Amino acid sequence: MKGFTTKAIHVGEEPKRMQYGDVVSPIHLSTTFAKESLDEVESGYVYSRSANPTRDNLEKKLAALENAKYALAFSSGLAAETTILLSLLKKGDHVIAFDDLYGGTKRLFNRVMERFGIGFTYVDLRDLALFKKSIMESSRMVWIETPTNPLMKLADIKAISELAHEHGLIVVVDNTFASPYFQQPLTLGADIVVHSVTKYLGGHSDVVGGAVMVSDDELHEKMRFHQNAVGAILSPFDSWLVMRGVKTLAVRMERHQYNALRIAEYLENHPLVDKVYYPGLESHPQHDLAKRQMKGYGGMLSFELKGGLEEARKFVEALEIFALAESLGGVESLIEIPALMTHASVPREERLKVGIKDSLIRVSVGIEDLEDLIEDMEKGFKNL
Ligand code: P1T
Repeated sequence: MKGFTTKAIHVGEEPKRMQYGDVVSPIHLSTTFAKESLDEVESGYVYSRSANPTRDNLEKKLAALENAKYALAFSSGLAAETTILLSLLKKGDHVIAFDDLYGGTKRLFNRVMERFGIGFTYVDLRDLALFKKSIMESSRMVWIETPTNPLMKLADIKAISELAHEHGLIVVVDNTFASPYFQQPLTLGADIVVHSVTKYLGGHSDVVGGAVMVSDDELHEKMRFHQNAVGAILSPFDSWLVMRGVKTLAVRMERHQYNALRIAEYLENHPLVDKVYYPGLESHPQHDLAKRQMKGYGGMLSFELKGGLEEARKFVEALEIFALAESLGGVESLIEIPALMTHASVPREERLKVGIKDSLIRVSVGIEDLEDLIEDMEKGFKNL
């Protein structure tokens, strides 16, 4: 087995297999594939929703990065999540989910899946005893984000997987924030990994996509069937863009983390900042767990200014390099206020219960020059 970056660059790109020896695999746009005779209509590629050579190449690459046997690529992270839920659960089943999740994931659970009779309980999964207490007769799955969006809480993937498996639960980890470069949940015992490919895997804010990685044959079979039967697939062009993005994942993640750690330290020492959430800081209450289960801490952080929403607004609106925008994981730095943007679909009462204050600011630290990013933040502080 080769190293992470060698796999990221070479898997799915096989010049010897190409007609002209291309070192970059081409984009197969064809929606359908002609056969020599009726004897062959069921063999090889048939129709691009079911399977497409470019998407296949991407799926091979993505599987390799998570040390998974299989990967499936979808048209968005939420489409990938939908496939996991619809293909593996049925009416009456119950899911235990981390109480801090991307707002759109909670919206999918509460406003779509609940209509089909799937129940959700939100639990602070930092606490194993609480997790154990929340397991019911009908529980089938535990849904983890770690680090969480936006509060950077961590769940112990190994400990939760062991307990979950004793009760026959499927363990799903949304690994979007860490990326497979810094964390590989399947090797820690999880059953399924899901990604918003839109973020670090794509890496350049130009593709909306999702992926599921899995090694179990039966789980894979069920989700592969749904990928075709429901049809929320990633297009060949988007698949190719993600293949291109993934090749530089390792170097991007190193730089995201270099900048993020220094910005987290800068913010932590700033007199106008109340609290910084970044797992790489010694002050993070789960820093030891981060060191144990992650190879690095990533490029996402959030913080609270002294004051309230008005101060947060003044801060983010004064910045010039950090774009005021949702999403994350691209080379460019982004900043946002979860209560007004990414988590606006979560009721305020629920947000406050998990710790998302109105004044919380979330930062996706890009790979620009650190000095420029800090100088930009100075502008925010000067505007207060
Ligand atoms: O946007 P989409 O590709 O459908 O992915 C959804 C999703 C899933 N999981 C996590 C952890 C996410 O952060 C997201 C999308 N998040 C944002 C758009 C955001 O700004 O947080």
